[in-house]
Amino acid sequence: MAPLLGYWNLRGLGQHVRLLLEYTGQEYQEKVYSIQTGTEWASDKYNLGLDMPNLPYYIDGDLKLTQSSAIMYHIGRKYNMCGETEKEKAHVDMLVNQAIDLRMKYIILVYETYDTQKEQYLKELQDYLKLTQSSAIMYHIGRKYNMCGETENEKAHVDMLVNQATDLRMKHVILVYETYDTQKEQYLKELQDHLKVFSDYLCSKTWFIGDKITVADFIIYELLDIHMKLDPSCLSSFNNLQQFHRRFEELPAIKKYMASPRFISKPLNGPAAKFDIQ
Ligand SMILES: N[C@@H](CCC(=O)N[C@@H](CS)C(=O)NCC(=O)O)C(=O)O
Repeated sequence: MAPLLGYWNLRGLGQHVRLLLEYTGQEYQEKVYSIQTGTEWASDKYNLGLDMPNLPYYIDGDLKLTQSSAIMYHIGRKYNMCGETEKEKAHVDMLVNQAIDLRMKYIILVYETYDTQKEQYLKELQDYLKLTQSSAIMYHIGRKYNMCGETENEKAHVDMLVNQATDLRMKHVILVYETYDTQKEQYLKELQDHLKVFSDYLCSKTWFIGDKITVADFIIYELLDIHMKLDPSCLSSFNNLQQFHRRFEELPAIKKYMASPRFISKPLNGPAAKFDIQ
């Protein structure tokens, strides 16, 4: 059966997936949800067997993916469109993440600050050319040490986890730099739902993908740790995440690094943040 792409009846994060599918000639079916009613998605959301229920989703046989970048890479790998050499792959990652950053700023502009910030946004847009990107660096190192998943299924799941973690980190950034004074309680309440997704996914596995550690575990460990600093009891309902956190810190190389003077334990954030540890 042809893969199924599900998304709203608008462009949003579904559009680049649609364009890639059309370009590659990959046969696919589309499930278009009405954002005006939202009812059909509400009834499908938790009934499609998605590990991290969201839109867009892409169901390709037994692979059920969300996170638009994970979907792009999955299709891209199939058609050899993620770069050929390691240098090309790293640059594809960097560009994709650069574009995601800019899209996030664009979303904040069009949904929140359009009336007051449009001119400033258009000015900063001109400078948006710094070529770094932490995920690209993680994947580059990860590929070198075979830590990005072995099978296509594992690779796609690593991508999905990394992007799921990036979504939560983005919410965390907005909290600590912007809304901390008024939204902390609400954030901590919603955090439980986000953590449950990771906890259910991890289940009783050692690492998120299975027995072998991948780059996703590093990103998720750090994300959990900064949330434990924000709310020391946030993992109390998630025994497996607590064990994961401990297991990671017990890795001999990590333990050694954390005990060394090279380890930076604080501050967590930049000087403009409204929250940090003493
Ligand atoms: N980082 C995710 C973001 C996904 C997302 O925010 N999806 C929005 C539409 S663009 C949505 O409405 N999701 C459905 C839901 O949250 O139930 C991705 O790249 O796929």
